[in-house]
Amino acid sequence: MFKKLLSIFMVVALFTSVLAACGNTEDKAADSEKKGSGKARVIRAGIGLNDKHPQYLALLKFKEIVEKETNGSITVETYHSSQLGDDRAMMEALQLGTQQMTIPSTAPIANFVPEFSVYDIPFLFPSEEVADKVLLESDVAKELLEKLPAQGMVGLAYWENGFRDLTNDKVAVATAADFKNLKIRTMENQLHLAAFRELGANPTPMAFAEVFTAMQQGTIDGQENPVATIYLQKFNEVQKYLSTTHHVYSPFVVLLSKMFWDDSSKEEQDILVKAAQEAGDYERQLNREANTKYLEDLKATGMTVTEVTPEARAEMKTITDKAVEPFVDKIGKDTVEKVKKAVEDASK
Ligand code: KDG
Repeated sequence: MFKKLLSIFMVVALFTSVLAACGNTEDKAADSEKKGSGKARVIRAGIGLNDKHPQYLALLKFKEIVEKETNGSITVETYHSSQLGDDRAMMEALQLGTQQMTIPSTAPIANFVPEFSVYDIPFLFPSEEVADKVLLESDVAKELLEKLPAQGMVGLAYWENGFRDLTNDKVAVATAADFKNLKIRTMENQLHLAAFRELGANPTPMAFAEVFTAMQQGTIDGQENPVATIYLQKFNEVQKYLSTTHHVYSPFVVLLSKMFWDDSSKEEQDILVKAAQEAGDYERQLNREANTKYLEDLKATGMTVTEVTPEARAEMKTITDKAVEPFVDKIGKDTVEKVKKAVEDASK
């Protein structure tokens, strides 16, 4: 009798443990279902800069974190050098859901959310430290990101393109007067164009991928970008002169398609934001090291580097301030005032 009871007990215990195991499997499946509908979803991430730039290295860091933290329920495919198109095309693809991520400068974003042009105000940020405090800590910087979902995009984090410097093939630019008649490519942004016109240059908007060839063929005299971009995109091969104008500090924004965001669980959304922020800290560190190192390397390649004096920069600011006034209403007076106050507070 005892043996019979023992065997019944063992069968019941075995059955219970099998049920529990199934239950766990079902929990896992449900969890994965909750996370990302069971099958791995793919983020196709495209940028304009090449695979040597800190922006791409940080995108690889983002990929590593997301794939690890989501246990592969989200995977990231990375495309550099405008393989998926220029900034405008890639942002439109995010709106359509045919691409899931891109990381443009804020300047082209202003064509979708005009308020982002506040970051195009020349000489707005006096240093990287102040830029970090405003972009990473101020309410107004967050408020600007919150305007993106209405355009079908979610801003996960600010990264750094950096202080933009002028290159050209005609003259060593040391003061505002030296800009006269220079054919300068700018990003596709009305405030950038207006600022260079005010300085006496002859600016033309152009997608980033076309810039090298345009300089090589002489259809433009120059362009303006941070040193890391100038070096890593080999602009020094077709440009004689670099001037450390530092005329605009360009943030990047990590943009995610809102369609992908809405299909993600809360847990995945938190992972995506945290990964973008962590990769952003890494990108700023790499970018600053690169901007310092590559300035020396550009000198070593024979580029004539003109260190623009604070006095010359102040004169350039006085001139470009006149270009800003007509844009204040378009950006929003409130946004301009809030950002300027944040810069002032961060500079104390
Ligand atoms: O996709 C590259 C652009 O967003 C930007 O990073 C490069 O600053 C740039 C420019 O001049 O277009």
